[in-house]
Amino acid sequence: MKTLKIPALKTLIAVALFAVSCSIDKTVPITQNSIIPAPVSIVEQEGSFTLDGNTKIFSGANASEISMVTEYFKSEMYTLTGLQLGSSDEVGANSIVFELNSALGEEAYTLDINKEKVVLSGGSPAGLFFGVQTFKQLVPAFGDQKMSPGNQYVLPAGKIEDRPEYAYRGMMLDVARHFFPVADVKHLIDLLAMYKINFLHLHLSDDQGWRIEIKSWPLLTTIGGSTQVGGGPGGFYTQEDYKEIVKYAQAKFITIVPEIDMPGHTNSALAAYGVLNPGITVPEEGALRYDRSSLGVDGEATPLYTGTEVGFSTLDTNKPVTSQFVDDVVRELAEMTPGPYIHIGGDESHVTSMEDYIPFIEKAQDIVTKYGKKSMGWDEVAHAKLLPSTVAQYWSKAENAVMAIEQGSKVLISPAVKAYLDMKYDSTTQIGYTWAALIELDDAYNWDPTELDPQIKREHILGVEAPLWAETLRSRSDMEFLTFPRLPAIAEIAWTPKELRSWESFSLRINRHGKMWEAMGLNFYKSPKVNWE
Ligand code: TNX
Repeated sequence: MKTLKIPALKTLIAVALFAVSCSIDKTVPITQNSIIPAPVSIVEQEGSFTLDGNTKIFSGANASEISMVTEYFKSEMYTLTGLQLGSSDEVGANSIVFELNSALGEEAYTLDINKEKVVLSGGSPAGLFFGVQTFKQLVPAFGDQKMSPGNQYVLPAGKIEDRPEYAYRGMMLDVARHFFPVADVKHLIDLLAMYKINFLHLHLSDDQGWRIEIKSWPLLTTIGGSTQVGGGPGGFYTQEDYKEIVKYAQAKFITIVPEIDMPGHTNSALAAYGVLNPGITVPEEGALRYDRSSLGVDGEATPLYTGTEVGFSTLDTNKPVTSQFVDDVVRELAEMTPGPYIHIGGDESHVTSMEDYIPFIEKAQDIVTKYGKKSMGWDEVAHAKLLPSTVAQYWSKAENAVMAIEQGSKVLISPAVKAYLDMKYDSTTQIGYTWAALIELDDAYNWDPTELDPQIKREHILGVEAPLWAETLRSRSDMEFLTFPRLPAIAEIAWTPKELRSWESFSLRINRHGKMWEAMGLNFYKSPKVNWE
């Protein structure tokens, strides 16, 4: 055995002492926290609050209305700290008070931490839920599970006042190109909740797969859902599965936005029901795209498609049976979707003529209205006459977004060059695409929805959404890798007012989240733009 030299021993002692002093007091002032998205206002106060086994939850008059949040809080605290917090029917020393305050905006909250107690006030249960996310990130165990062996967690005193800049803070997951089982979607929902994301848009159909059971058109899933990009079994959600996702998301204050992409991106439906097909063959990979001279046979089912071309399929927009199809699909979707939106797609319908495209979109929009929902569509839908309640999702062309605004619609901001999570981080990234841009973490962070086009102003913008297309994703781990750490960057753009955001601060704060993700076993991209400890 080697003997330690004196200098080495000294270093060892120094390191040990440092480690001890860290575990005694690692409380950083609340103003130097790592909260993402950054809150609107933080004021430091004297002292600290100690969370321990005796801390009690008090929820007074609103107890039953907010029990969903207090129960969630308890279970999150247990996972994070091992503490099993009880409830109390009076406020004592060492209490965490949950209360509703109607003077606050619906999604707003305040968090007041002082020596005796913590008071979390929310404008609604959703506001309280977002406050819980902030609280969690202030607990020293966040990102540092082994830090407090005595099960005492010292939180810095201070007052946070917070509310979102945008009402819609979203992510989209493409489950059509590669199917993701219910468990993966739930896992994603857990992660989104941490960053105060409140909408999850599911891209449920595309050329390669139809992923949602429609009882009146059963072959959509049995045939249309039977494969995916690269072949393989594909898959689909039964209506029960879908309702389970919706319910799971609701418990985390996330609204599901289901998308059926139409009239293009529909090969999986055409493969199931030839009657919907005006007659267009699937092109060879790399063949000349959008060539109507290669039309297949009217009314005949197309072969299933497992490639990655886009823009070659369309529903036959002129047949009454197609209207019936859209009506049935939207009706069944609306029945199991409590949220306000049904997304009708409308992108890249390159083989649908404009004469066919425009009335089709208008019709689909009317059907969505008939079933009590509002439409969303990719920015191309602005060529049609939009209802003011329809939301246009800006992904490609600012001029389309402006056309929608001129019709009185709101826009959802998802520019491919900034917000697409399926773009590679740099040229060495193993999965993802490059067609829009390479998007490093700082690129994903350093932009603002109001600075994309002079005609797209704050009042026109409903919110921000980060889409994750899945042509190149084969697993949950791939999904995680492209989503983290860029999703938190987009979440901060959507939540935190522009003047309070800075890359310098974000790049420091994200480090602690990286530690948390490591502890959770998440596969995230260690961007060289961040000094990960
Ligand atoms: C464009 S974005 C598409 C998708 C692809 C994506 C790949 C949009 C509305 N359409 O069909 O999956 O690019 O990045």
